[in-house]
Amino acid sequence: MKYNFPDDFIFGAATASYQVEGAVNEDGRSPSVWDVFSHTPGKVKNNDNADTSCDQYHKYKEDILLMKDIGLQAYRFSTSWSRVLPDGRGKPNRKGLDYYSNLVDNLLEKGIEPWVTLFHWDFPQVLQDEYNGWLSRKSIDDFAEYASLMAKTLGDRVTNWFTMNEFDCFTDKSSLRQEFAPDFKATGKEAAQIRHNAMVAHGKAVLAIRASSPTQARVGMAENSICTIPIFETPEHITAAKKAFRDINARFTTPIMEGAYDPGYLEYLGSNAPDIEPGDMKIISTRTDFFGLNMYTPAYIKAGGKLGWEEIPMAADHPKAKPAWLRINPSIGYWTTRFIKEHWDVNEIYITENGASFDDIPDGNGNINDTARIMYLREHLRGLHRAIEDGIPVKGYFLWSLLDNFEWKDGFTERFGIVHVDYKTLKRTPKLSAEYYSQVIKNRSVV
Ligand code: GBH
Repeated sequence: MKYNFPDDFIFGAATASYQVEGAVNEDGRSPSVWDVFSHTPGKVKNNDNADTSCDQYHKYKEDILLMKDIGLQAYRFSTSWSRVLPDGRGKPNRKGLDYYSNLVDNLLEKGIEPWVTLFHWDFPQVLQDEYNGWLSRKSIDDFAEYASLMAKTLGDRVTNWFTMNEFDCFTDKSSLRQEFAPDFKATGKEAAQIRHNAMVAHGKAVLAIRASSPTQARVGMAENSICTIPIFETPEHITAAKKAFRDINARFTTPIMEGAYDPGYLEYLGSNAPDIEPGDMKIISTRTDFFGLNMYTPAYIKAGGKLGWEEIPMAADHPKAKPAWLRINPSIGYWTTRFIKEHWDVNEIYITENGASFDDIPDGNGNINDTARIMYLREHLRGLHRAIEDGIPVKGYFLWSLLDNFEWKDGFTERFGIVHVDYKTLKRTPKLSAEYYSQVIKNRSVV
């Protein structure tokens, strides 16, 4: 059986500015919170930092040729706020804007559509120092100004935009769990305010992009909603997993999609609930053009309990990729997109990230036969195809990642690329999975 993807389905790949660009001190860029964090001893494995990383800032043309060879239809990359606005606001840095402008032009020249993410965690350190980042409502206007600048600069050539990438990773994971930048410890109340302000900033940016783009822009977010799946495929467990999807994602996805915090969530927050200004919830829930889902790990749900669902802890030997957190179940592509459609009736869903890190040990000839990644890709695409067959509007897939790159607090110890990067020589070598993906794109199907 051949599982054909619709003609308008987009096959792409994704990266993020701090993870791939390097050139952190060049052409007027100022530090982001991740520069400061990675340079703080003990924060990142092996004290790695992304000062050079893949050096895409200088090698973007080479990377675009690679994308072309693979046959990518679209490239999702993020722009660095402190590269284009070194003071965080105010005077734009022409050289920074030129970089993204050239990147976009070169992509279009090769027939690859640019999909731009505005914020993939690299908040300008200067604003972090000035007002504690997202904790202050000043961040909302500054982010909207940045969004508007980017839409004015690139909007003649870029149609599709993402505001934020994965709220949890620059809010709670930093402020409550001290695992990601910035190095800032929040109280429960402050953490709720940080989440709230970030969502208001998202909504304002949606409006700012639409208002500032010279052509009609399409905007969404790229959110790592937790992927619930029913433990058994019977109606009671499916209903439970569907409800769990909404409840578990109550911090971000639910208020953004519904314009209100869930009463159960507010009850849980109690006196830690955020201060909400009039109009905030309307801005937060500004209707987006599509739902962007970063999709990695499953959460198994069964019916029962007070809420109508309970999470089943995963078996210790449940299949996983290299990182301990990256448990695998390719049916997330089916269940999560189905629940998104059923809860919020969205018209378009894009998988904004999906991929895995494995050991990737080269054979005697230097080839990387990453069969596990090929299995991972194939089966997740099959999961998505199953959703499409069911009438769920999954419109595209951005593989994470084009290149091995700086994996945040794991530094260079995790490799998610379909293209291997030698960090000493910066040489790019496509892995077998790049050839596999290339075949999938050419045939527009998995079998
Ligand atoms: C995505 O996050 C990111 O958008 C991307 O930048 C990143 O490179 C990619 O995943 C691969 O990780 O170490 O136990 O604390 C995916 C969601 C959330 C997964 C944080 C890793 C850390 C787990 N990520 N999580 S742990």
